[in-house]
Amino acid sequence: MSLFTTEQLAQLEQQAIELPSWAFGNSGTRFKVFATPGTPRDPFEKIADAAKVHEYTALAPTVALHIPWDKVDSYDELRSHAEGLGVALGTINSNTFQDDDYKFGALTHEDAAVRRKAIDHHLECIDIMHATGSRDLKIWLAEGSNYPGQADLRGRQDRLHESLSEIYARLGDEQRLVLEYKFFEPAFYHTDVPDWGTSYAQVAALGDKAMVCLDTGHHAPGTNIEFIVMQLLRLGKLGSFDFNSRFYADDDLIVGAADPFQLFRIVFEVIRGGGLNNPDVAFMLDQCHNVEDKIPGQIRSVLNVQEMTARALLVDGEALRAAQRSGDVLEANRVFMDAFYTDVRPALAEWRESRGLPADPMAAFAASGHLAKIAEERVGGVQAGWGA
Ligand code: LRH
Ligand code: MN
Ligand code: MN
Repeated sequence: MSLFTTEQLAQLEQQAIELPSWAFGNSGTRFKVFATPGTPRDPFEKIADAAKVHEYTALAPTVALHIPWDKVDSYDELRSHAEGLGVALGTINSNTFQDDDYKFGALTHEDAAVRRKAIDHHLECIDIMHATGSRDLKIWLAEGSNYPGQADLRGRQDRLHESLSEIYARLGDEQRLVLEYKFFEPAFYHTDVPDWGTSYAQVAALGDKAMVCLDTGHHAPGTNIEFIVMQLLRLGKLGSFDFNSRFYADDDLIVGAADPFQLFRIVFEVIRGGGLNNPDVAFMLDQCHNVEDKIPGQIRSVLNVQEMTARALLVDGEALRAAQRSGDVLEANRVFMDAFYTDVRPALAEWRESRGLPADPMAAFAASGHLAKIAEERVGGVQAGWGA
């Protein structure tokens, strides 16, 4: 236990990571979706699965919904279901990417009738947020063009501002809008919100309740993501993270799997910028589990974030600043790397046990037989997937 100070343990104890409901549905590539036995058949079962992750880790008290994937008749009922299982409903994600009308855009579309439909969808999401008790409306737009000359880039940016302004005006006092950027896909030539600068420019024009969402998988290879984290925190505009990891494009793999060091560097800047356990910065996962089991996939993910947070908290800030100030490059790097290379797993296991949690949540969940139980119970019906 001596590895961490009381203050560091208090930080770790407060950590909260929001799970995406869609991580529990079947997902895949455009080549094949492999179905997993026991996959949830509706939003109620997705929330039950998310609650299991929280039960084993105490790290995931909220679940994000995606509308219309998680559309239900009664959001009051969904909310009490979640609360009964010890979790709360979190961010509401809008979806304007699976409707024929949006082929050439939604909030940016040339046709006012299509824009109206897309804006109304967001207003409906805000109504849902009132019922679910959610604070954040997360907007990711699949809008853009494939060929130079296809679209009026400037006009689309202006229409985006107009549409977002109408959505923003409907937010309640305690609600926020977070605008997610992504550099390409599904559009391959231009994307209307491709980078943090565009997202920042759009949300800054709206007001204080609009922030940027940074999805770690949405950058060109080689991008220094922690620098963006630093800058957005510095500007007071980092509203949320979508954590995942990638080798090639928007792979949506388990956070910390592809590049644990990058996750460490990101969390270090979060801590440095006052973003850790700061209610203004939501830590969310945005992942898919195409070939691995979903509940343990999510348990592994939140543990990865916890482990890298623990390591980043171990950076000796005073020694680092002293080395930076004196221009001691190698010493500064040593201090930084010492923390990264510290194996925090035994200390975290011991600490978990001291709080009545399983020392090894992955092993405890596997031993519980829960996956076999849900595989048996959840036969029949249509399994929910990414998009259902
Ligand atoms: C887009 C994205 C966005 C969507 C989610 C399913 O690539 O990251 O956050 O809502 O995937
Ligand atoms: Mn995302
Ligand atoms: Mn994505």
